[in-house]
Amino acid sequence: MRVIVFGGDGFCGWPTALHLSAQGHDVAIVDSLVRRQWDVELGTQSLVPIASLWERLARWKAVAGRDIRAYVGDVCDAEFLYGVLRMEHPDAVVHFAEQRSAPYSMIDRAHAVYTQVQNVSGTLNLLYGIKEIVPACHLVKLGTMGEYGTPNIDIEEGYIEITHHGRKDVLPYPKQPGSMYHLSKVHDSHNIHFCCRAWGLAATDLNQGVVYGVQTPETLLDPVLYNRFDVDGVFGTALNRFVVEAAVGHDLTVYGRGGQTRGFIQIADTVRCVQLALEHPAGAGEFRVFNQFTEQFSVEDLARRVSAVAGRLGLQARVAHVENPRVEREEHYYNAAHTALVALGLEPHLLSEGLIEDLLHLALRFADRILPGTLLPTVRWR
Ligand code: NAD
Ligand code: USQ
Repeated sequence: MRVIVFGGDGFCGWPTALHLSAQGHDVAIVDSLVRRQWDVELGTQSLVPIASLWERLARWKAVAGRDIRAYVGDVCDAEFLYGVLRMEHPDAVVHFAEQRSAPYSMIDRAHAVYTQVQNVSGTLNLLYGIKEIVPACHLVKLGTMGEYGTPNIDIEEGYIEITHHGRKDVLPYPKQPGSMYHLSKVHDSHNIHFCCRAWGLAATDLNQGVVYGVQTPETLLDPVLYNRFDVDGVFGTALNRFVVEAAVGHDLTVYGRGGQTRGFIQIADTVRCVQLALEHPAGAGEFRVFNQFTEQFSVEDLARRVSAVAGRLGLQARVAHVENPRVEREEHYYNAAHTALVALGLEPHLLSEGLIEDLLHLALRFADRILPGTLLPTVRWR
């Protein structure tokens, strides 16, 4: 299958591009490299040093004997995007290319506007490009579990059957996103759903939970292929941050009471989920929604697990409750369905002590790259 991975230089996109290539798909990457620029803006860096996109691709060719083509440009630049679609004529596209940090989107007005304008207009360009150039192309779009928020009822996969005043319908599941970033994903979902209904496009929205872990079998083949590892208070995410904090003797930063519960998934499962969605495409006019996570945890529970494994390695890792910079429920009901990808063949890799230990060793190896002052959260929701 000819696949374009938009955002293929990023944390999820790079290992996905390698995995799809290793599985025999003909892969091209599109990326503006803006994620590397945000590190410059924030004074942060990936804990694991990462090679340039061109070095990565040359090494993949040397190691795996397979070509991945790359185009550097912004999906918000319609002329560039249309040119790539005409050149590549993909059977499917995977769209990761968005500003994905909730804290970044909450820095101030400018960052909120930037996040929503970039994310929504990039996806709109892609939808129009597919309609006009490759109407049979399957769009696999990365959404987020955070679109649903934390309702006091079970969360379904995209849709819910509702009976109202004696009448019944299956409708999109209600959305209560918790940041300007998460809101941008809801806007995307509505736009994609409309284009499937109006134009007959085929799309899969992968509502992914928080991703943890760093490497996959392909990125581990050579240090030049290593994946990025975000640990700072803006782009770092819960479990990965706790591991790094434990490795360097920093208190584990549980925000508030720590009962915030989310769906989590290993990066090695992310790439398999995308493969499954691609190899079992949505039909024309269909807007499919899969909840892409394998287990749910509270942040307190995760911090305690990391602390316990770190303790066995002789590391001091105290679970601290720091003031919550966000506006979110800290104790709540959470039970989200996640059966669609398993039905397609996903065999989940669950969180293990061994994986936490591997991550701790990786963090220890690069601990001297942690920039002072970047671990604590700095962005407040109000
Ligand atoms: P990332 O920032 O590491 O990667 C995104 C990549 O897209 C970067 O390489 C960036 O340069 C590129 N990009 C961003 N905007 C672009 C644009 N307008 N044009 C071209 N390229 C652009 O993020 P990630 O963690 O890999 O996340 C990828 C996707 O998965 C995002 O859409 C995110 O919302 C979703 N997601 C991520 C997680 C997670 O825990 N990381 C969880 C759920 C969903
Ligand atoms: N949290 C802590 N301590 C930390 C970091 C986070 O307690 O040091 C808490 C947050 O308050 C929140 C939860 O952990 O309750 C998750 O936060 P996060 O930073 O790990 O993840 P989030 O901001 O939700 O965003 C990440 C990705 C985003 C993706 C989302 C999936 O950055 O792209 O969409 O996970 S989900 O959470 O399911 O919406």
